[in-house]
Amino acid sequence: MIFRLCCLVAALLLAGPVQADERVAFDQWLAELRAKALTIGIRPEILDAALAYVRYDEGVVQADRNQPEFKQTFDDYMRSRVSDARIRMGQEKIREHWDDLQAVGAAYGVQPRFIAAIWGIETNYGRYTGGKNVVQSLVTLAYDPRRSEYFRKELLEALQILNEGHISPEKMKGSWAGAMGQPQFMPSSFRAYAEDFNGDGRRDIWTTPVDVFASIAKYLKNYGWQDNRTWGRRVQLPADFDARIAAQGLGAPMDRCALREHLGDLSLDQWQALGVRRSDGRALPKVAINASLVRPAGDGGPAFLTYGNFRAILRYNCSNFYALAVGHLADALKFRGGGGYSAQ
Ligand SMILES: [Ca+2]
Repeated sequence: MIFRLCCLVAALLLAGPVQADERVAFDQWLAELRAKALTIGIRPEILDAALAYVRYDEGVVQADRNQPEFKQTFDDYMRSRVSDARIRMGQEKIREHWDDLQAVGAAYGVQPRFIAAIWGIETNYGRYTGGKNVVQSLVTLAYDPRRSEYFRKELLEALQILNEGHISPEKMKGSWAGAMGQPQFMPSSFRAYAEDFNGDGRRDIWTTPVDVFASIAKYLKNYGWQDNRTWGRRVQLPADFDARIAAQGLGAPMDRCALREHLGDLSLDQWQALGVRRSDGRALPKVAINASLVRPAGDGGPAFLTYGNFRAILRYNCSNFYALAVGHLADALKFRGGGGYSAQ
């Protein structure tokens, strides 16, 4: 008992000064950040409003540290992301917003079903945008040493967005990592791609659907979207496919994130010659485009030929699972009555 009391007293003595030092260090850091923000033209009243009540948010750091190692299987991922409920809701949302989606689609050259699919996968059509104060999350991640340089840049971009008056600090909500609003843009993506399509002077990706649609479309278009093409398709491979691929010496098309898991960058004619067919066994389309092959569940699992638009989706989130979910949801939204993802 005496030992435990001693420990308790020692812990109390230690905790006080350490926490106080931490607070001083954080306050100094914040003061320095504020000085930097002033030098790039952010108005003092914006900084007063945005930074007055920010604190170091331990929950954000925990979330950053504890990103799941466990990876869902491809089938589980697709079933959860491209569920019947999400398809039904997407069809309703497309009906509800058809005029806006069509106007944006025509202006940017992106089919409305792909805009809706990204909207649906990112935030369930704007329903789950994350309730975190973006400035507080970014302040925390910029102060935390793990990726401080990246998040400090994003924080300064976020302050610029506030300075331009697109949103007020208390309404600037997003994920714990600072991804904002219905399309989940990081502040740097907002600055580059967010659009004010309804012309009210604010690029509002939080509450104005047509601005959300235009922002997603501009992002995809910037990365080479072509609206006379789709994302790719599921294919059948011949039994001796891997031997044929080895003989060709085909490797990954690019050394960039998810493309490292793709094979080849060949024309559809060349894939046809390698024995690849549509999933129903018919010949591949006679279209002069290149495609790379991805098998997200590994050898023996489902195979997909993916086109240039797939790479634009990967720019949004560099994960083959993600891009395949967007592609399948877009297909389901096009072919009304099409069900959710099926492993068959
Ligand atoms: Ca607007």
